[in-house]
Amino acid sequence: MEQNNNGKPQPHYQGFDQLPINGKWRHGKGANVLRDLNPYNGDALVEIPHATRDDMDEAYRGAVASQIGWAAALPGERATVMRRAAQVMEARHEEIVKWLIEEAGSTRIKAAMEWETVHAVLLEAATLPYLVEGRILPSDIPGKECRMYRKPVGVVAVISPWNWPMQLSVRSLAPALAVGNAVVLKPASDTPVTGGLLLAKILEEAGLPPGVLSVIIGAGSEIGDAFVTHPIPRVISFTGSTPVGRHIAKLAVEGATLKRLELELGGNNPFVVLEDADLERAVEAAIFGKFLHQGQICMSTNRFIIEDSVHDAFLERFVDRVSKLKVGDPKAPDTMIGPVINQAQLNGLRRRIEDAVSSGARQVAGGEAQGLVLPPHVFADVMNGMPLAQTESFGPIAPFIRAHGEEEALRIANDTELGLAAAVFSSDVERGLRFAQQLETGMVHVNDQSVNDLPYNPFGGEKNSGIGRFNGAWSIAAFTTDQWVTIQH
Ligand code: TAP
Repeated sequence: MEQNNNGKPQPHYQGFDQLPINGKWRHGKGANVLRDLNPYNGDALVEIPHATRDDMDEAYRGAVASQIGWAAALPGERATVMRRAAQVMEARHEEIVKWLIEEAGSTRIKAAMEWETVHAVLLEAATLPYLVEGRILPSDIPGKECRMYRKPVGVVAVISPWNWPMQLSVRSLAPALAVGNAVVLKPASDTPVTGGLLLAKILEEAGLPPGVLSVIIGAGSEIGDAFVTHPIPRVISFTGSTPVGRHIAKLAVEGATLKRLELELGGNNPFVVLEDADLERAVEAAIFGKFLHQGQICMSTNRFIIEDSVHDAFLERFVDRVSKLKVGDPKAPDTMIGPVINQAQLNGLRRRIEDAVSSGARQVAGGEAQGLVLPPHVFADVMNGMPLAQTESFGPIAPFIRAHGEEEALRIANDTELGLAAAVFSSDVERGLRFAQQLETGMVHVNDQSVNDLPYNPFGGEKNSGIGRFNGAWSIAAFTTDQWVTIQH
């Protein structure tokens, strides 16, 4: 942050009540105003007039107009913008972390991690313009030369959630931009700044040409359908819940123009401890994978499936660690559990807790919420059919399921409609690996937590957790299209 005349730190970026639409920052023309609140103390951070459908239309038209020049820019020019954006992130580190804490309810630990992941995505994006390759293809016809050109799709629509807002927006828009597309972004209404406006400021400062990135703020329930069915975007990149993802998928094929879809949806991620696991190590990973960001991460562990012979020892150690976690003010450096994002989320978690108790689960840790801060809850004797085991909690609730043998652990782990991430612990790496390969999830981590994401590695889910993969080569495929061109000599 910069200093004012009194030597006090003051933010570099201002004007978050305005939206970047077609190259200009201005107010949305909607009648409704979004009040952006700090979930820990309820402070109003900024009031943002909603965008209208006309605003959205202008954003999409501006994207079409500006994309042509942006796609024609040299790979090195697009790479430079991405690299500079990473440098801007470095220069504004403190300000960005502050926004992530205040707007998203991130603990300082999570905010620092999110800054790192956004920075890494931008650096990865700076390499992508050089990795967009075409091909010369075989031909059986004399004199016919076959080529495949890889081109940007044109305009990409990005819709992102509130939980890891900056990262989940940038993970779509940075690669999409890097390979020559324009983007119109709709961040979640709980995180309009970290999910959208702050990124737009950073990319503008890094030299992104006007109009190539527009941001639309408004309620998904009001403008979401029009945003998805608008004739201009060719790809819809959506990260969020499975029900909304399904809804968007229907719209994307039923509207006037067919859209390609990238869907990153919910998870019901198992953490499996086999009888030969290093329990000390497993407990540390379990605590982090369950409670980072209050459990509000798509990859958060949702179910602990523990082999019978080590179940009680693991549970005892886990509960002991839980009792030592710092809960409360997300700004404090060692807080592990801060506020959940809003009252509706807290109400949903309370209902899950009541339901778990009434369906016979044994509560071994818990407590009353203070404001939106819900202390960690641990339930033992959870049966696989209970809602706590079958559906995503997205909060600091840890259900324990006892498994009688490895085979049963595998069956329970796969007994869900979701298939995003998983973790398995065994001291025998080959055994862990065999188990991992039988899991119906897009990502599995042997002897590590379920929360993992690395540039150039495929990120995504199976089953109802989504369609498509992110990062590196997979992001290039997601945001480009292949054109077959033949020349008859
Ligand atoms: P959602 O309620 O699905 O919201 C996600 C985004 O969709 C928000 O921007 C929301 O806007 C928008 N939206 C809502 N209705 C829409 C509609 N009809 N058309 C278009 N957009 C619409 O999810 P959430 O509560 O923010 O996030 C939590 C969920 O996301 C969890 O299930 C979690 O697992 C999942 N998630 C998945 C991943 C990955 S990578 N797989 C990562 C993070 C989160 P408003 O905010 O304005 O309603």
